[in-house]
Amino acid sequence: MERTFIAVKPDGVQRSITNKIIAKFEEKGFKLSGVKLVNADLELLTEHYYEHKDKPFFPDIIKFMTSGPILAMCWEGKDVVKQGRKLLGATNPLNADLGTIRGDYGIDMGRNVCHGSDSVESAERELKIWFSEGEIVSYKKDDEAWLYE
Ligand code: DGI
Repeated sequence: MERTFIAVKPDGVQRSITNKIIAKFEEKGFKLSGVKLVNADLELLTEHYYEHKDKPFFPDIIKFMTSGPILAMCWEGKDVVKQGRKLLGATNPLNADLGTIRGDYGIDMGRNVCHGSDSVESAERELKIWFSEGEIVSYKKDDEAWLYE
């Protein structure tokens, strides 16, 4: 099954809405296979956001993402990367549809509540950055016969 990396950023943790993000993925039918709170450091975040390293807003991302713990998660399921991005909504909450996480809970681009991998390759890369092997758990859930044809 496909896996993706989903994170509730420090704003989402501080605003006590981690449960809302978890609920969206659970209710959709995806399986949680890894979860932990992380105080991310500069090294981890520079690796995670390497494609933005030279952008003017990079220092702001680092300041924000080191301002408090992040809820790091691995979710599994069919097409979970694409479906996960749909659950999150557009990067800028202004453009995110209502009903999505960013559309419902975000206002500013720099406080957009959550992160989700944008491709299967990114997901594999990001999961390796945030989790060590034993932290992602394989198990069977009994609802799978009701979710997949
Ligand atoms: O994958 P996404 O999080 O949807 O978007 P991304 O990888 O393009 O950007 C990563 C994060 O960086 C995004 O969630 C918010 C921030 N960001 C992206 N573009 C800008 C930005 N922040 C500011 N202030 N200005 C930007 O143009």
